[in-house]
Amino acid sequence: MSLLPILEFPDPRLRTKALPVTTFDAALKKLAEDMLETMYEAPGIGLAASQVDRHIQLLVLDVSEEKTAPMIIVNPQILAREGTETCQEGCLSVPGIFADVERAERIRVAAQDVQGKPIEIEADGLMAVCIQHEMDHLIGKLFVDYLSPLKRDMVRKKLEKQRRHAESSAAASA
Ligand code: K1U
Ligand code: ZN
Repeated sequence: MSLLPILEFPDPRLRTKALPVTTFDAALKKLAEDMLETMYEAPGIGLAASQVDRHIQLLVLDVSEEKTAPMIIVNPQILAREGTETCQEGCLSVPGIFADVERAERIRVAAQDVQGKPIEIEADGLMAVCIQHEMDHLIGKLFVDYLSPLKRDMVRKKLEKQRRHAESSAAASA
């Protein structure tokens, strides 16, 4: 298995719309396994293929406490939404930034597993939030898009500053 580099906001590749998966082969299984390893290592509770510069409708998640419930979801479509809830979200593509986002409280999703078998998922709580966040990635949308343009610009500047700091610390210790 391999760790994959994660694209960071404001990288324009994060805005690419993912295409449906049509081939369910060993390469798809390997990508999903590499994404799970990358997500666990980050650490995170979800990861969309768009975040690792693969623009196909594939996402992985594990919202269990013990990290023992990996899920691979292909070609997800929301069939039904119920209620609303506001939850603080983070994103591995927007490191160190957290913000409240309002989403549906419960969702029913039609998708396929990594072998192409149709599946249906009923989700609430953190799993519902995470699936909606990852599905947004597949349409090129980030959680910071729910913020005002002013706040989004502050996030962009904060990340640029963090990156400059990281680069100068790396240069100083080289
Ligand atoms: O899509 C991503 O970048 C992953 C993201 C998923 C997510 C988090 C919170 C709400 C909605 C969606 C993350 O995993 S950010 C990291 C994180 O939330 C976390 C990290 C370690 C332990 C627990 C949570
Ligand atoms: Zn994210």
